[in-house]
Amino acid sequence: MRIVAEWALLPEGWARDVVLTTDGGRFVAVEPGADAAGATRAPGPVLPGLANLHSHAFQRAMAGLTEIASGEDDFWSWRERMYAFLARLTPEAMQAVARQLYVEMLEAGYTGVAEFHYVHHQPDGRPYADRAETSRRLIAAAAETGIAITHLPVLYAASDFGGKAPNPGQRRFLSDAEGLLEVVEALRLAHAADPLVRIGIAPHSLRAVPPAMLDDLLRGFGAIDPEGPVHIHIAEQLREVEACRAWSGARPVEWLLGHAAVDRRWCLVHATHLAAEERRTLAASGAVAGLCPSTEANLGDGLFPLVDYLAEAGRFGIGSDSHVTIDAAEELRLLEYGQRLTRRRRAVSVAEGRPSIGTGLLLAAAAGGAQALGQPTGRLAAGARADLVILGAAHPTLAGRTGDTIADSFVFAAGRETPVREVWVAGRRVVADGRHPGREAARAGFRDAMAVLLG
Ligand code: NGQ
Ligand code: ZN
Repeated sequence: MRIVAEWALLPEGWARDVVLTTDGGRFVAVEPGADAAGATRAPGPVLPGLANLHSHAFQRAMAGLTEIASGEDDFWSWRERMYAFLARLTPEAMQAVARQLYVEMLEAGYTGVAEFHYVHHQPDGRPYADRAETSRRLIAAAAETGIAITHLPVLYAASDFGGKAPNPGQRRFLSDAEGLLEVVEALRLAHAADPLVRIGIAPHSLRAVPPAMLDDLLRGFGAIDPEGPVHIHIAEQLREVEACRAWSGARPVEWLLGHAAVDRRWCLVHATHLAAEERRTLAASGAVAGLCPSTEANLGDGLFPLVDYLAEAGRFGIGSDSHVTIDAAEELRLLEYGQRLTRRRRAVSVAEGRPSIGTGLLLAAAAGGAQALGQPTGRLAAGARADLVILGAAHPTLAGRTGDTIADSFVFAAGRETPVREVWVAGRRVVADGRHPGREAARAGFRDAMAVLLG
């Protein structure tokens, strides 16, 4: 395939008249000003594919169902409702919900997803005959829609610091390191030949995984895949920070950085509450901060110190987590707006030294997301997978826009109707004219699943 774009967002910034040539699902050349003979003209500006680095797919089915006040609502009361929602969740429903979710992600310009998956067992806690049953459902949903997936089976063993016994709402999640690694091995074997599937691991949180078990998991996974992705929820709520200090004397990120070799394989999800020293050490570690602005706002988590972290060259990517929003532009806008509202200034989240907030955040999130997924994507460059997003030049928000103002208009001003027109994964077009061809079937399956889930 050969595409020529009037504007394309390359790793070094916007370039004109770019010819993108792919072969076998990869870019073999990305050349500004090259001879465009025989190339297909893109209908608008081209962006690198974005990764959605944090997803709990089933939570798409409960978006909007937890907004009724009961007096003392917080993250923890939301979590109780989420646990209750799991009672009727079958493997079939998980797949139907994920299929709808992944179609929505693709139509929004996400070309890959990291699925942080912890609902392993039956509602009463007994394992399915195939212990990887629910994982397979989510990977199947990704294959049906064409999105790339990094699947992260989650280790969950305790209800709080100090190895506190799990509570009944957590019984579908529980395993030990050995059992989880067996699932990892089975999935790796099943998908070894599929370049759109990668298997990583996720210790759920320091609350849910005691230190010795964390060591076992990391050692075991290091032997299987020394470069494999490791994701963990951390420091999302102040109560967790306080409980960690009471348990260990250290804050969660401080504890993790002191006890595990946190490097570029790692994604620290949320990492909302950071002391200055933790922030600097995290930035220097090469790990990715997994920021989920719409969910963090929805759950009342707090604000990640993005401006200072970016000044320290910290890496980040974005995730839609509980899926109250499935829109990369909105996630990036929320990131910057949170910082503006607290600082009472404008244009503050300067990423990669780029004065255009839209360009800087898009490039940084694409690169950080690809790193967190452990997949060769996130940049329009020779050698990278041919994952790309084409915006519609005819969208009113993009009229007359060039270079940086394309990115800024997309992130800050696109509004209700997305300008995303085409989405390509591994050189294959999966969204055309703003639509995924499986949209109607996915919606019908989702409605049927909702009828079961809501009884
Ligand atoms: C989750 N979600 O695993 O779905 C978590 C809540 C917890 C977010 N943190 C459960 N947004 O952290 O214990
Ligand atoms: Zn999460």
